[in-house]
Amino acid sequence: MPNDSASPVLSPARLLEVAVAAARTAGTHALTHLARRMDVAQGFAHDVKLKLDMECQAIAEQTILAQFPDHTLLGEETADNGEPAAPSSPYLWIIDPIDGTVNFSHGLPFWCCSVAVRHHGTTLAGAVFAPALGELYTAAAGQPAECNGRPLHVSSVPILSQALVMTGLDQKAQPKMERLELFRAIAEATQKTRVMGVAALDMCRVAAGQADGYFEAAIYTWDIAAAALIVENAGGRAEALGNPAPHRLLFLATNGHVHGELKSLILRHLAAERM
Ligand code: LIP
Repeated sequence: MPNDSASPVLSPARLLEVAVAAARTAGTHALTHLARRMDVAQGFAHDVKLKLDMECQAIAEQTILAQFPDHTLLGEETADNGEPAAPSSPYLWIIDPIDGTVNFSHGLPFWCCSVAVRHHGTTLAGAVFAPALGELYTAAAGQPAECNGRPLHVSSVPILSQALVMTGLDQKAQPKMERLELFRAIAEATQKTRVMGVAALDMCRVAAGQADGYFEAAIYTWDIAAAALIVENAGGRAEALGNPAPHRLLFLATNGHVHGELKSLILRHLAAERM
């Protein structure tokens, strides 16, 4: 068990300050080095790991550890995808240095750096910085969600047939066909369904009232950790519907109004798949 009896509980505002600094320094590094966006560390059929992914993660980690040297870190580039290790500190920082890596590598502006911090499993602060869009989304426990300092509110769209839902089609999720069937079911039930390729920003769009829901069947913890708090503090709902593999989640975030309808559609579909 982590021993925090001696350390005081840090304020969410202080933690947010450091989350913002980490997301900003890492994101700014990626933007500054955009010319190296195609320097590949490891290539896959439908995904890529960039050298800049590693560099940005190291920068975010250094920013956090400079303030809190004994806190635990979980980052996309260093997680082993095995069972999550028991944290050595009650504070766990969760980092996605470049979410939307494939977008970034093609020169699309839809990518971001996401940093969240949890204390004994409760998210206290989160920052999502999209440098190429000039957008910084933030939330801390007990404080409103904001974009560039302006308060965010989810939409009032009441029913799924009027909703715009963001989703992702991760090619690594198996079996692929079932993902496409679920995509078809969501697309038929909504006004529009969009695949932007950057989960953290998809969820920030829900927080901003520009989208009404977000769902993905196998998303990583680091993609959603900060944005889930941002959605909740903007008045929406964020919920893990399952945990199919270590660090992977079936994840739903909505404006709250369409939550039940979208959740039942997804669960119905998944139940039918298993029959
Ligand atoms: C990606 C996401 C994308 C999702 C993929 C992937 P990465 O993150 O944000 O929207 O569909 O599953 O996880 O790999 O670019 O950080």
